[in-house]
Amino acid sequence: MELWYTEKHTANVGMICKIRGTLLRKRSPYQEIAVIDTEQFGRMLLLDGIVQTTVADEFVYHEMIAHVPLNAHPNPRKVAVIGGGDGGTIREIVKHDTVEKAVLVEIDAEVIEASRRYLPEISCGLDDERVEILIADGIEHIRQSKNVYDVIIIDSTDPVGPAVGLFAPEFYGSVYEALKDDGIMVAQTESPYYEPEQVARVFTGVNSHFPITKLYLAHIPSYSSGLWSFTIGSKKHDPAVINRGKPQVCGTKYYNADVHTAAFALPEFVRQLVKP
Ligand code: AG3
Repeated sequence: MELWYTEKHTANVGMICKIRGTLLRKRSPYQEIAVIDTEQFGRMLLLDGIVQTTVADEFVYHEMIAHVPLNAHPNPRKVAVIGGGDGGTIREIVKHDTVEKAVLVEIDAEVIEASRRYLPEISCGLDDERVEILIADGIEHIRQSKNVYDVIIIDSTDPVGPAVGLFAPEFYGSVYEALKDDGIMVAQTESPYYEPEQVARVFTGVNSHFPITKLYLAHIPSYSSGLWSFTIGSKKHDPAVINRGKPQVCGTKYYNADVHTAAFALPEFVRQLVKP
């Protein structure tokens, strides 16, 4: 008997993956958490039935959400991740020697537990001594932080349920205040192909607070449409330019200096979405 997992990307299209089995399926106070083992992507973390990360292609997302802002900043020392309980973003952040402290603010402790247990290759960075884990509401944490962080990374789920507030323009105002005066923020902002209005709305929201706002793209096979966007807001440094004065991280599988620059080149239909 064959077992298949289906994720609907719209009402009319989706992705199906043949599975070897289900390792975890439970409800937390916030969402349904599942880890399934797929033939194509290996272990996959699902939250409310949506793919968050897979062992096979997680490197694209985690390298691109972390190294682009961290390499655009000349000296990132204190970094916050909002969401990101699987630990993949933290694993990439702690590869930067300049980083003295990385604070993970995850609302759902059970996501961290699931990742530690079933996705050790993704969660391994959580044990780095520079990492502080707060089980808390990221919106509150950011609201209470003023002039604290060099880089803030918003590694959220889709803009439904617990993550809605992380896509609101007011939140980006709090992020601006939480950053130091040359700080940089980045947020995962969905597929420009299936969610064009969402991409445009977030861009406008970030742009209403940050003097420099840019969008960049990466190809993530397990996410809807494969074409994924990240919105970056910067107070001072051009995020598309790598700061070559700082030591570069080696051993990446997707990110490199050429990809950093190229990721900001937008196909015309995407460029139209974020036109001033
Ligand atoms: N956070 C982004 C998940 C978005 C996935 N959306 C989707 N497949 N429709 C991922 C967490 C990884 N650290």
